[in-house]
Amino acid sequence: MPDCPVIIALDWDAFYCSVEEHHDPSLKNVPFAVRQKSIICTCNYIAREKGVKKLQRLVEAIETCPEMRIVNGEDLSRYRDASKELWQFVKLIIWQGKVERLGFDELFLDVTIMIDFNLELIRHEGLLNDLDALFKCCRQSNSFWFRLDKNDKTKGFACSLTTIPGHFGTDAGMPKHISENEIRLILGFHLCEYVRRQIFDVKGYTSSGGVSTNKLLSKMAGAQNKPNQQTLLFPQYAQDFLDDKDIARIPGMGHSYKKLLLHAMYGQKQKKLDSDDFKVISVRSNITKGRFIQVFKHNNGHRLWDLIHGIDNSCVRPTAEIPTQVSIEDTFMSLSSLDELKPVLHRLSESLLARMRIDLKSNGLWIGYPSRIRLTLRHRASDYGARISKSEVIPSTVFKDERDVREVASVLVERVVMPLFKKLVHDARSFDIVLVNIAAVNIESSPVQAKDITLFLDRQKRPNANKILNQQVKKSRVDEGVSESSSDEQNADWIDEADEDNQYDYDDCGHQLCGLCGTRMLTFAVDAHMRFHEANNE
Ligand code: TTP
Ligand code: MG
Repeated sequence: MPDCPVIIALDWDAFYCSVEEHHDPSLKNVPFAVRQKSIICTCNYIAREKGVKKLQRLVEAIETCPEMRIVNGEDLSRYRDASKELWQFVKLIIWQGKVERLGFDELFLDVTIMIDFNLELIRHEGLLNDLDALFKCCRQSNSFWFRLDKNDKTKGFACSLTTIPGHFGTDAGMPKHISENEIRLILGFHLCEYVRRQIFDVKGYTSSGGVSTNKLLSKMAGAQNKPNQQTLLFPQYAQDFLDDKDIARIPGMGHSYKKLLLHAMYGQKQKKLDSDDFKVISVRSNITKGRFIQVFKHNNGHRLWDLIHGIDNSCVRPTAEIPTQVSIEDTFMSLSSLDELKPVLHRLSESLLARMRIDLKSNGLWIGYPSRIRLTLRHRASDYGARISKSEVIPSTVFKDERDVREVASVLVERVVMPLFKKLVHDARSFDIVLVNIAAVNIESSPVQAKDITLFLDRQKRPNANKILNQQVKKSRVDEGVSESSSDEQNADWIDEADEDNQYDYDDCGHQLCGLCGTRMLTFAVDAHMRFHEANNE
């Protein structure tokens, strides 16, 4: 059997609440919730014990627990900063920084090379010669020093190879026959515990962890026991583990795909279904692979079919220090006049600039330099989800920190955003816009790009700059024109969510609108939010 990858998934417990507790320690040990508009986006575990639920309406939550304190969580800066700090802390422990961020509160760690190295050490100690015998020996005698540094023997932690510091994913517990792959996962489980303990000891955050052989299984294992616990899932039990889960819990499936699938499987009989019919096992036994794939378009069918069988070949893609783009988006019932539109463009530009100063600066210095500003619109009349975009070179004034954000925003709107709008909407007297997104794109780590932009803006004086500009224009054509997008498509490939986050796409308050109830939320939270609707329907 080939060596298996070892993947750790971490999810911070009641994340926004933990961040708020750090800010205001008086919140510790009392029930409290974080509010965004009229919903509770999360609540601490004390409030959960009293019956309050994540994504509950504020009014209902207060009825459930009148003594509960409420904190406004509409400014996401604190959560974003804490999330970045925790990610950077974990990256210092994990070799080659193989840590991927999914949203604000989840991480995937590919620890395979750390495990390989340590397994070799175990081999040298002769402990792998008779694994079954090893497990029959006295536990204390199997103490092993897990090395966290190849060059420094003193950096590491002690663990017992036959001890499981947490839960098993299924009732089957330990496999009967122990091979090197089981030892690899046990080592990974010890490392998971070490990382979680470090995060708690140094940063004061608790988390839930999952360990298995791919991202899907680790993530789902991690969700099995919360808060402040961890779960180990051996791949031979993965199908049993998944079969018992509601199909909508498979990342990327979500509420709308589940509906599609159930319709294809049971047609009009759906009303008589019970919760067993929604389980993965039921889907696997009641629909053929061909029919399943037919239900989903855009190749998602193949991927989802693999996922419900525990197969996930996607790699842990270390999240870049600098996002590939920063964008701000908002949706509207209708924007149909310039009087309505202009304040929106100003507000979004201002938010974008503020966001850029957080995400693209470190220790007061710019670390990311976008070279273009892109405007994206969706017309009411367009097909569902169709967006149109155009981009233009960014004005150098954007990088002048001494200038007030409002002032810079006005320059941006006047010089770039309004002209882009006029290019996109040919008749400025007649339009009906339902979505506006302004993005800083083509972000590079080198300030060379920014110099090029300055050259461009002064190109009358410095004609050589046109050559550089032409190269930039060719490159940026890629992000121009019509791009198709719908919430289902965004949901379809859950791994792509990490990219979305890496692009730091936010609406004005960091929210996206739920099509069912109109609640605003972060893009990465849509899936969990849909599960909330799901739970209420059942
Ligand atoms: P979650 O990980 O779903 O929730 P949580 O960390 O608060 O709680 P748990 O212990 O169950 O993991 O989401 C992470 C954060 O994202 C959460 O603290 C608040 C925010 N969020 C929203 O803003 N809107 C949403 O719809 C959801 C589900 C979460
Ligand atoms: Mg969480």
